[in-house]
Amino acid sequence: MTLFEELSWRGYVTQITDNELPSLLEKERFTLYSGFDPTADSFHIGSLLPIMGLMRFQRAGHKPIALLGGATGLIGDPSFKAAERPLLTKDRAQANVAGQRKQLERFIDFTGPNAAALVNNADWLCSLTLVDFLRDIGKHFSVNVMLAKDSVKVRLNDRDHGISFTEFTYSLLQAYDFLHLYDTHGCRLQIGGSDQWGNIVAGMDLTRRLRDGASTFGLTMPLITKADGSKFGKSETGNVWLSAEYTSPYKFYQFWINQADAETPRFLKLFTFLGQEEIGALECEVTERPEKRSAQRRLAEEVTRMVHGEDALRNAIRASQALFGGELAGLDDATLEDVFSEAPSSELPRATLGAGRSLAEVLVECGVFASKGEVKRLVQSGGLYINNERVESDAAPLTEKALTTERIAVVRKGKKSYHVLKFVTS
Ligand code: 383
Repeated sequence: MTLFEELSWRGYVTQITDNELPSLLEKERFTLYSGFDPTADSFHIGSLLPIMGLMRFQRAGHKPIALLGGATGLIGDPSFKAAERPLLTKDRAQANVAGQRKQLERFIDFTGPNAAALVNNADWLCSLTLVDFLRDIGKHFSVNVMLAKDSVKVRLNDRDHGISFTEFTYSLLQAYDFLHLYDTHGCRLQIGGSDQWGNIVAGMDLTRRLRDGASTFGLTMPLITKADGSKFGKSETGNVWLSAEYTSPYKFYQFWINQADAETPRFLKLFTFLGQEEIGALECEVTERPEKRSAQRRLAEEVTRMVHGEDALRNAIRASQALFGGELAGLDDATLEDVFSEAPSSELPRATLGAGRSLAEVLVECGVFASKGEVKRLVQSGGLYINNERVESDAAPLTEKALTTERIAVVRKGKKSYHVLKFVTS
């Protein structure tokens, strides 16, 4: 398969600006770029597609540039946005650029013969001067054409959510970036989500006008939506972030493993580097043995490994098994709290441990059971577990040994009913 055939098969291509592009990609080495505005200090999985797009081009021998919008982030891209956005402070934008830069470094290879580059458009846009910009760049943009773009249509038709001059000029800045990267890096291709079509074409037009008819290209990727119409990339608790601080590797893994059968083959193509054969086999599994969820498991493994690394993946798998009676030893406080975040919990003074109190007493005291008799009966029938290990005696005194982490013991009644005990020092 050629690179373009592979991208098409994977579902990476919405539109290209020129039908020559697929064959040129086989004949020539392209420098290409994709841009990201620093609206937060971490990416979420919406940005994963263009990031992986850059990786795929790089693996095929082309040279990617990741552009961080240190300047454009101060303006705000209005494309297909229903309302004007509040301005980011300059400090915030700078801090966000630093956070995103660190993440990009994990995905894209900055060494080797087709080493990637990482640039920040603040480095050239912030020093432009207004009158020169209006004369040299603005003169090549027709307001009539800009007003006709789909990407700003909602904002023009709605007086209550109009568009400021600030946001309206956004596409000139992105266009100037393409020109600048053409000049400084020989960059001839820009990729982005389908919402970026207008901005990409604006940059191609500007480069053609100012650089003697130079041809540049654009490729847009789909904006991912779910089959049921709900937004992709949101879990019950909000956005799915690439930062482990915002979305724990366990939650991240869960997001992927919970995908519906109908979505999974498509997501395997988009979000993993697995080949056609392997994805084909997993696709068969989905239809023939859906109850095994092997395709979802593979998807979750591949994406979690890519984003968080092997150790975090192993921890996430173990954490996921904890809810199904798996061993808890080795998981830490934060992971356990995360895994059992939906189970009821009680806080107890640390001094409770080793004070000679029996397990039954303590469990009654914090309301997990109504009476000691109830605890005794459950223990006798073999249905009480601490840290997923069967409790043999309800009368034995509770000691530090009950803890599976620094401060947590997990009580399980029967198959699936959990209660978390947190022993705190005040
Ligand atoms: C800035 C300067 C450039 C080229 C691009 C940009 C950013 C671009 C933008 N992109 C979105 C963003 O940053 O706003 N104007 O939030 C999103 N991207 C990618 C992809 C996407 C787009 O980061 O479709 C989704 O993730 O292109 O909405 O010179």
